[in-house]
Amino acid sequence: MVANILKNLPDLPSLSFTSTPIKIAITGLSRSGKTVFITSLIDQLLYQDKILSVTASYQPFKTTIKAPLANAKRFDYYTLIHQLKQEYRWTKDTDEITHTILEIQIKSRFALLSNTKFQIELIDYPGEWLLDLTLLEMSYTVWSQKTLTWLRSVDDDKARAYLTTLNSLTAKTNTQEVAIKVHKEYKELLIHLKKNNYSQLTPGRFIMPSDLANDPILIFAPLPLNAAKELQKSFEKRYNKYVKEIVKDIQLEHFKGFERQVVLVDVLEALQNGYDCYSDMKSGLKSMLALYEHKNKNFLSQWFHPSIKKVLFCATKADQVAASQHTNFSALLVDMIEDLQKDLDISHIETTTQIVAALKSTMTIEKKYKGQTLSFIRGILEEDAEMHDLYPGEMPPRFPNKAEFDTSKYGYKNFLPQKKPYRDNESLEHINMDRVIRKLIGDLL
Ligand SMILES: Nc1nc2c(ncn2[C@@H]2O[C@H](COP(=O)(O)OP(=O)(O)OP(=O)(O)O)[C@@H](O)[C@H]2O)c(=O)[nH]1
Ligand SMILES: [Mg+2]
Repeated sequence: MVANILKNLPDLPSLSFTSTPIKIAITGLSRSGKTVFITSLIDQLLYQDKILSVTASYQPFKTTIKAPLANAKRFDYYTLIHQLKQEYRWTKDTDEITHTILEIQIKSRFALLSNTKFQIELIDYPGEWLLDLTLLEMSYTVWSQKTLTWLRSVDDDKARAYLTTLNSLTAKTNTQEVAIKVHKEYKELLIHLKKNNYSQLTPGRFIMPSDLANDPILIFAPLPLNAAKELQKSFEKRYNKYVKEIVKDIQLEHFKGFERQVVLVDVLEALQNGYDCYSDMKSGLKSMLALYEHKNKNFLSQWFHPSIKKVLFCATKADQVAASQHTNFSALLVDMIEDLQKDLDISHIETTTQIVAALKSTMTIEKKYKGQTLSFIRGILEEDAEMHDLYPGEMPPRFPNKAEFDTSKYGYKNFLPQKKPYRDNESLEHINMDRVIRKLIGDLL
């Protein structure tokens, strides 16, 4: 009898209770939407349980927020969700690493079986610091060479000015004053390039120093091989210290043992800021993903390899385009990821893609324009805090090549969260967060 009942049971989650949370890293370049995404993910899991269990045929489950592990700083869900749901404003740039643990209890439909539960741990991280992980594999000389080669290819006056400063350094230059001047100029250049939507900016702490503001460990910058020897030596010493003490001992420690990863990509930004930004964003993502390459047999990949099983690529801010464009939007994400996969040897990792809006801030409306019916989006624009109807244009299904890249065709705007009065226990308005849950932890539910 019992055997029969067990035979007819639906697939049960492979996990019963485990005290070790499954680590999920939410990564992505700066401003790609990580903090809003995590806040929404927690909110959906807390309040969408009934809807998800009906629409996705999960067994009913209940989510509880737990304290993070010892020494980890707590992801401040309650403050962040209050900002989004009650104050209708976005969260600020992240300047520290925070964790949250969610316990998900699956209620058994059968009295004979006890409930099962598992825990997931989500990690939020300042986007700027992510690329620092690539420094672990580079000596100061290699980093300097790579950075300067890249800067020479960037069409920007400040980048050219920095290269001129380096050329003016004489072999004897080595005063603390010069070191500070060169460091400051490089730091300001990174901040300037970030404002101009470039992604490959290292070291991350130059842009987002957090507790290291004014710390002498940061006084370095890339130098050409023929620069003053003493200056080189002192910069190299600080670079090595930074890589060991900040990147390896602090930043990398948080990523140890994660099993699943979400990579958030701001595809719309890549499309509207032109070919250079698009290829720069791809290089930034490539550096992040190179850690998993099969052929990459360094200590870093050994650190990640045994544990990483799934990577979910999400194109964020899907509400910035009309719903009618979502098919092309998804195709664009796939286009970008396939391009990355071609260059990277990461076929051993299960990868999936999804377009998503962690917080849906617009609605799509149909409007007549010169006799045609077009899909507009309606929302409160960030730039003037007024409601507008905008026509964001047609999205291409593939990224144009360099010659065809015409940024004037695309003008995606930032919107503020809608002034929606949320009921108690009502989760954030979103697009496809339920699909994200299915792809990320559906096998456990
Ligand atoms: N329309 C829309 N905008 C979003 C959404 N998610 C994020 N944004 C926008 O993107 C900005 C950055 O989002 P964050 O979540 O702070 O990005 P982040 O990746 O955590 O950024 P850093 O902490 O600086 O690395 C927000 O201030 C919003 O303007 C979304 O779902 N819809
Ligand atoms: Mg953030």
